Amino acid sequence: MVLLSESIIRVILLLCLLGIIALLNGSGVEARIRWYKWEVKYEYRSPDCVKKRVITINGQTPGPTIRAQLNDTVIVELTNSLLTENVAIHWHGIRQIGTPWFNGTEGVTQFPILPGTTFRYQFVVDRPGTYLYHAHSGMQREAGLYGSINVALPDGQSEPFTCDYDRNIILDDWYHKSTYEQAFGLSSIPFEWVGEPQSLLIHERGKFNCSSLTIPALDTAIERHYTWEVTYQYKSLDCYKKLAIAINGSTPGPTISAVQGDTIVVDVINNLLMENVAIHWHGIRQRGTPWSDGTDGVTQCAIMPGETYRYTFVVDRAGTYMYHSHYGMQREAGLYGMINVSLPVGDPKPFDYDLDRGIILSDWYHRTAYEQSTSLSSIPYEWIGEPQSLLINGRGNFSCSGLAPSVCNSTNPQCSPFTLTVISGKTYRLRLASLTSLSSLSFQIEDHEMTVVEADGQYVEPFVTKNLFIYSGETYSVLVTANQDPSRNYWISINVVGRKPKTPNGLAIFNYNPDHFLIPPTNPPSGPIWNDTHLRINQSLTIKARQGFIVNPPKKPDRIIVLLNTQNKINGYIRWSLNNVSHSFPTTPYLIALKENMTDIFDPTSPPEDYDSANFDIYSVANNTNANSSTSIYRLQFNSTVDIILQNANTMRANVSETHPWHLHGHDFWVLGYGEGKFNLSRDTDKYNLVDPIMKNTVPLHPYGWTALRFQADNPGVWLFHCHIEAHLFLGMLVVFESGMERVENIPKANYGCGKTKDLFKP
Ligand SMILES: [Cu+2]
Repeated sequence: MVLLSESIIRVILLLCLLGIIALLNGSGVEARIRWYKWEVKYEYRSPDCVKKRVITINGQTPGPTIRAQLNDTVIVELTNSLLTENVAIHWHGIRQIGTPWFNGTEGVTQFPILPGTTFRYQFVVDRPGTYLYHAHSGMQREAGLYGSINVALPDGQSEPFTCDYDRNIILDDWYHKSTYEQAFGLSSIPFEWVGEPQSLLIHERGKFNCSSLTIPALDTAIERHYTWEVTYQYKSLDCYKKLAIAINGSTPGPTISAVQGDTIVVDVINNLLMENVAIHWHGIRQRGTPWSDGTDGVTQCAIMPGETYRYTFVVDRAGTYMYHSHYGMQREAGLYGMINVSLPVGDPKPFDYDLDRGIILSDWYHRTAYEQSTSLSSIPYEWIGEPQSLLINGRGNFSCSGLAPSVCNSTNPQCSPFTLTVISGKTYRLRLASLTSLSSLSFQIEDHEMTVVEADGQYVEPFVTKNLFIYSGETYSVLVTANQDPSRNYWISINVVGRKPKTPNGLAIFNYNPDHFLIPPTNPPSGPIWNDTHLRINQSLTIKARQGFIVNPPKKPDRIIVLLNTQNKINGYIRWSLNNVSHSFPTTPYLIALKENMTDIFDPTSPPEDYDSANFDIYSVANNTNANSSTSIYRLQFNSTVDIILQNANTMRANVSETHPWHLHGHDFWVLGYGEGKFNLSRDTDKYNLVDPIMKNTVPLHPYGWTALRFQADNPGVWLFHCHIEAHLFLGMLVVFESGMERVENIPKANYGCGKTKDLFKP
């Protein structure tokens, strides 16, 4: 108060003085008083696109420009609404002749203005020119508290230069860390330099590359709710217009980003109009929630058109997973996406990276899933052929030549290549997920090496490679450092392996230019040759559990199931079989049938545990290609250890053996070994890796080879084990495991309603 009354006296004296000066000058121009009321407070702003708390004056940053004429008196009544922070404003370049107490420097000319109080600055602008004002308390200026002071000549007087207009441009640099964090780092031991600013601002506008920001992980487990509307939409993912399935309009669907321990709740609204749906959460073990596994016919009745179904499950382990349709061949229509689970904040990661990106790999057919499933289940059998395109994050490029633009338009932005924009010098964790319908792929980035660190949610003993083979249903994390010449871009390329390719490579761009993208100046890498099986077996053998993260498998199995993979005929229809049994689903889901003790749903006999290995030649077309179909399932003793030997063989065409990626629901298995030729139980078990086997949920069975797995039947429920090739699964290439059903309780009633479960609700 003392200060204010003094100020008033001073202003009166000053006005008198100014009047006298004006009279003496005889100019007749009156100096005026410019009176401002400013409220200073924090507000969220995004001056360079990144949201940050900034200091505003009357809601503006930079603050309002003070426009005055020579010898005007400027009065600023400043109210500090910063809540918990003092403020002082310096009038930079104003000489404060006669008013040194208004220079606005905390600790030199004044006490700072306390929160909730108002202070009046008052000074004369006694020289024309361009000046500034800004905070002068701590490092507060960096929070954006500044502005311009323009002092013009009095009316009638002119500058010694001419101009039509008068504009202000404030130049600034910008940090994302708060002034508090900066000040703390500077005054700490060890000293922590504030580093270089993130952006340069021109009049409070800049542009930070937001794609380099990771979504901050939360440090406590939470529930994450999603509402997904599933619809058909016309999409041109590879430039060719096709009905695709979208989730909330997107194909592929949205990524679920969560933290280990979170509960995921997804309300799926089926708006497909004429088609059921079920969504499987691939790699999520569903411990305690077997009814949320999302497999039509096994764990639930499919969601009917117009209905909403809620999936609830816990993501109990950090890693890279995915989701996809598990109804008919519906996955091919694009109903899939990624699930990225990160470690809780503070948990040490076993590898370092700067930024985290997801890449979904898939193949794409122009014919619908209906046409494909019809042709596969017809006599004569009609193979679906090779996919038309390979997609990287839902983008491919089909050659439209000869097609009407309404059908295929290569300039459609939907099919412009996926661009992974990188910052030179940074290391990226690329989370790769293969959701191909058919194709085994090789993934590579031109001139960049990759370090493989994760597979199917398990840490891999790191190894460096130029290309990564990835099979449908697998996920990997690779670390890639953007360490090549940043003046150009590089190809990301995928190509088909394991089948004679008729599909062009899928291409995307590894982009070093944040503002625009340039097509790389080189030809895309063609990738490894498709039929070198040894390269692929070598990679399979290289993938081991990371030291320090090894989970030791039980030394011996309680049960060994050998599964011979063959292509067969049943009543003239082509099928795929295990030990000559091709699976067919009952109309009532197994989980419910077993829970409700329904005895007439499926064949109660156990499927065969072996084949006639002594007399079967895996290298030639079988003498008798006929098989049986069955609804029977393997019942496993709860907590028992089960070995699965997958044995490959010749198909019904001479000299052809295909790659089958096998996926187990509800569990991870130890990968004990891979071999070529026929598995020999007395000899090949010696080759098992019991020291550091990787655990996975999906594993390739290589042509004419075998793959040995071990798992513990420790998750009560009913679980599919199947080839992840959509057409093979559709043609019966699956088995079903049950264990611990007596421990399954409270299956949601929403899972009921089909087959004989209807009867349970009759009044
Ligand atoms: Cu297969």
